[in-house]
Amino acid sequence: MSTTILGRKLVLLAFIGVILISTTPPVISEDQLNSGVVRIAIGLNGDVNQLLSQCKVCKVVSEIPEINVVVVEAPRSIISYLMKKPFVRFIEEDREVKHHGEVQWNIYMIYADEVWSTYSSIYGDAAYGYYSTIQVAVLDTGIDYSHSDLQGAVKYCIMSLNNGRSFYKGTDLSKCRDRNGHGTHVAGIIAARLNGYGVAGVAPKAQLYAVKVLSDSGSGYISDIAKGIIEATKGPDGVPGTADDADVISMSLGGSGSSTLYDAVKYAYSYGVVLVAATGNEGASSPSCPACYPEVIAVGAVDINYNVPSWSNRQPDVVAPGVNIYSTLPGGKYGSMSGTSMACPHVSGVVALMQALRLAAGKPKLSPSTVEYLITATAIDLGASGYDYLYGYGLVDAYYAVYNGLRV
Ligand SMILES: [Ca+2]
Ligand SMILES: [Ca+2]
Ligand SMILES: [Ca+2]
Repeated sequence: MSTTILGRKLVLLAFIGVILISTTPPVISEDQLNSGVVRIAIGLNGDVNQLLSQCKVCKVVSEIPEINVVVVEAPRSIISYLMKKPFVRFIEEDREVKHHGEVQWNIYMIYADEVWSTYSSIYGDAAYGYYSTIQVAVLDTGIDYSHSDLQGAVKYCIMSLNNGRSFYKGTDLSKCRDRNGHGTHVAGIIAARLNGYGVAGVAPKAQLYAVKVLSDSGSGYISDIAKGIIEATKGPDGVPGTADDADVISMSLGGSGSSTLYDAVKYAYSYGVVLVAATGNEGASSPSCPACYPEVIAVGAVDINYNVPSWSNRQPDVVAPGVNIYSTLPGGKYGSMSGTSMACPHVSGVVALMQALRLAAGKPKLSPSTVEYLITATAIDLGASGYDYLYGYGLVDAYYAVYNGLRV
């Protein structure tokens, strides 16, 4: 049975409904979770009074009458409401661009930069996803660890290909070289360095484990992916449940369900590893696997205008930017790619920020169920009110996930 990079070829999908994990909700009130105010630019069909009559909480910051655009400040929850109004042509973020060109729209859209600016003065590098014992395992086609925008990010290599016939683990990173491009692009979305050029990832100081379970052509065996999950859980010391274990496993891959794959997922979960996966690009009514499993955070895609593309599989847990995402490519290059494969690493990066900041604040790591609860409860609600088929719980919000993660 082969599993492919999402979007490369159509894979057989298991139609397993998403079962929500029952969690013990931390004590956070709805008011706290939804207290964020956003600054948005709204393109109008009608005049501004029509907007203000239907949005009493909208505070006008500026107007550009020539192009019928108004900038307002309003609670985050208003985006979903306004998107459905006929007098609204478009809604987009109006953000201060500090690192011109390097920090792309997708990073601003999930407020990762707000985590950096809010917490770096208190917790230093943890605000950028670095803590000595926090690592993100990227299960993919490998990573171009020599890319200057991923300098020092990759700490360890696990390679399992051809049903384990080709297996390596250790610090010879060349064994995990990416000759495809997919894995390097995903790695850049998580951890490209904030160094003044190229791009910046969600957690631009995070440490990565390259776990090469997909061949250069982008496909891999279920058994290799299972092995990759287990070895990433154990980490370099070969023992699960120790400080060098991967804390997040990011899987921009999918296929049909498998008992082997699910057992590996449950193994990682039992050791406190947070699992994140792409829902798939078949336009299917439910996520492919491993995103199909309740222990895994299933991530679908949205574009820059908060719309879900037709190909993003339905019933995600949350959505993240996944259309025309600019990131690192092998050979020091950069380029844009689309897919739920690009959405998934945004959430993986957010989890790295949450856990690194927990430890920096002297608190224990959050359990996988609490992480999933916080990511879903703090997501920006889009589409139909509350959980819905297209957006799941909504757009991941790095700032509010971290903020509430430090309070539980
Ligand atoms: Ca950079
Ligand atoms: Ca270990
Ligand atoms: Ca919704």
